[in-house]
Amino acid sequence: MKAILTSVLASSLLVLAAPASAQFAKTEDAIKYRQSALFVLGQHFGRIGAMVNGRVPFDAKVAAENADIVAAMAQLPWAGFGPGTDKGAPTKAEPAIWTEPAKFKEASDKMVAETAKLAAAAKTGNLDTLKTAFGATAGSCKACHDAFRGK
Ligand code: ASC
Repeated sequence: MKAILTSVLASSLLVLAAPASAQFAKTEDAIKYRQSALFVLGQHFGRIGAMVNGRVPFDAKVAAENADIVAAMAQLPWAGFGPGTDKGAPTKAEPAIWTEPAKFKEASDKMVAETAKLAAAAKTGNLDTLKTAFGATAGSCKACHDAFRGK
């Protein structure tokens, strides 16, 4: 009984840990997964952007909540860029992602690091601190898009 429980527990933990080393049934799923994570990230980043750019009033709590989601989402897309996922569904991903993996990893690591700083900046409740971190994060999005995303 104990062995069964242990094995059930172990498999549930594997399922819970899945996003970190996501395995996909189909290439199309990997592409959809990375696009979805980046889409959700963009929606929440945009909500912070609206405050930073003065389009909506600054609300520190809302900014912090959105920044935490951005930082969490930032972890996810990379598992969806595995070998052979350069095609199989409509994608703007450039071949350089797979031919220059070290550069792609550097660019994605940079974005992940900037989003962590963004989340920390948002928690200070200071709009100027948030603005600086937002700019740095947006720069890391753009650098990766310029190098690795097609039209
Ligand atoms: C955004 C968004 C991006 C980045 C990028 C930054 O708000 O959707 O992809 O910022 O445009 O330059």
